[in-house]
This record gives sequence, C-alpha cells and structure tokens, in this order.
Amino acid sequence: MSEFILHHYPPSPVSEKIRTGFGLKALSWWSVEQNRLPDRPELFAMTGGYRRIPVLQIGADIYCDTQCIFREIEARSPDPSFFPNRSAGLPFAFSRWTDGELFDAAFRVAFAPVAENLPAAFVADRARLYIGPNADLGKEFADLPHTLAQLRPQLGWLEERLQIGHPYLLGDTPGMPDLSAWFIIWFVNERYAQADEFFLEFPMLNAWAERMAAIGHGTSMPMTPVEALDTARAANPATIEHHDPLDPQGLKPGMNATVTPTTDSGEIAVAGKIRATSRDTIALTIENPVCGQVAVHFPRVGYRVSVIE
Ligand SMILES: N[C@@H](CCC(=O)N[C@@H](CS)C(=O)NCC(=O)O)C(=O)O
Repeated sequence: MSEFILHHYPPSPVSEKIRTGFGLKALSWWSVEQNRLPDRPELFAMTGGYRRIPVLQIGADIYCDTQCIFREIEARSPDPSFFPNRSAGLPFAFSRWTDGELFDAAFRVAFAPVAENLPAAFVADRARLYIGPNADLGKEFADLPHTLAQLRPQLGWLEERLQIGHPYLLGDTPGMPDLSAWFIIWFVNERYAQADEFFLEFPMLNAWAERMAAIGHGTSMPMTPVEALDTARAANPATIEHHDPLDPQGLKPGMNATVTPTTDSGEIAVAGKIRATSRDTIALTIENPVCGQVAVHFPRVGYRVSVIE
C-alpha cells in the first residue's frame, strides 16, 4: 500500500510537477482532491494554515512546497532518480528560475486574458497571491505583448538545450529539471488560447512536451480529506529531533517559531515548535485535537523562520 498522499487539485500546475514525478518513478499514490479556493479545513489543521498546493503527506509528516516534496520522494524511492547524470544540487537551482521568473510570465499569460470570465473571488485571490497587493489584471492584459516577450526567450533557452539532440534536459532520462519546466508548458498549453500558435517556433520543445505527457502520473487512488486527516491522527511523525550546529539563525529543537514565505503574497505565518533543522529544511511540530501531533516540513530557501520569544 502506498505511503504517499498528495493533496492537490487537477488544474493546479505546480501539482503537475509532482504528479508527473510519480509517473517518472512509476509510483502509486493517494490522491486527495482539495478545493481550489482556500477552503481546506482538514488540510489546514495538518499544515498550520500553509496556503499552497500541493502538499505531500506521509502518515503524520507533512511536506510543504515542491522543494521538500521532491526531496522526500527521492529519499524514499531513489530509483529512477530525479537527479540523473550526477546532476544533484543543480536541479534545485534550476527550479528557482522556473518557479520564479518563468512562472511569473506564464501566470500572467495564462491568467490575464481569461480573468474577466472567471469567478471574481478566484481572480482576486490568485492576483493577490501571485502579483501582489496592487494587482491590476486589466493592466496585465494590456501588457500582454510585453509579457509574451518575456516568456518567449525563456522558452527559447529550453528549445536551444533540446536542439543538442538529447530527449530530455539532462540527457537520455527525464529528471527534476524536466518536471520543473514541464509544469510551465502544461500550464500555458492548458490555459492560453493562442498556445498552439505561440509554441509553433519551438518544435523541439513541443516534441519534448509530448514525451513528458506520455510519462503519465503513475497510479493514483482516491482518498478524501477526512480519510487523510484520520491517517495523520492515527500516526506519529517519523521525523526525529535534529539540531544543526551550523544553523546561521541558531535555531534549536524546542524553540517556538513561525515560517512564512518571503514573497509579498499575503500568506499567513505557520506557527509551531522547531523539531528538526538542516541546511535545506525545517520541520515544525504542530499539535491540535483535530490532527494530533504532526511534523510539518518547509524548505529554507524562500521561507523566513522567526523565533517567537
Ligand atoms: N513554491 C510552491 C508554489 C506552490 C503554488 O503556488 N501552488 C499554487 C497552485 S498551482 C497555489 O497554491 N495556489 C493557491 C492555492 O491553490 O490555494 C511550491 O513549489 O510548492
């Protein structure tokens, strides 16, 4: 029986990275479909309110952000690797580009032209999250030619890489960089009405996208949010206390702390007790009557940890 429980929703592009990651490793997983708006009481009880999707749950260990999710899936199921061709480390640096400047342009291209036809609450929510407190989607729509001019050369970089002649970005086998680029192409293709025309100049990228789509999602089995919560309550976190003596902030297990994304996205701070720290991750212990005790894992890059005195 699979230990992987993925909280996601089908149109979520960032979740598509992980779904295809399960496909790459031919894994089976439990699929918990969450609401597209932040009405996710069972999940929020387990994450302390972390706002984003996807979230990976393994018993009473909860992994937030795809940085942590990739790391954990790789640790538990290393073969075939997300890091082929001895590429360890570099894919995380690569994903800072795809999650940052590349996603930023893709979001505007996918969202601005259709925003008028979407429910107002959904548009307001996503505009605040991805563009900021002064988001103006009318302006974004008017600025679409500029945004396309930002997106186009970045896709050109991928096209140039694929022109070398290997089927995937790192060579003959797909890895995390392919997944990190794939979710962008998937997102633009799904949402941007002129995508076919826009992608015409990228034949290698189109052929690669067909290979990526063919990887599939592994084998998923449905699970309800309540069943996932019951699974967490019935388990104990597997993460043991760990102190990193080189931690630049002097973080130690037992300290009370909050974790907040460093972007200006209006997201809440998740509060808990530090359980384990490393160069790359932090785990907070969160305890409440709804989910019992859980360990919630976050990346360090892109998140601020603040100690509560
Ligand atoms: N840095 C995060 C980004 C995740 C993200 O932005 N996900 C989108 C869905 S594709 C999201 O959470 N949107 C708001 C929501 O679904 O509530 C990660 O890598 O997991």
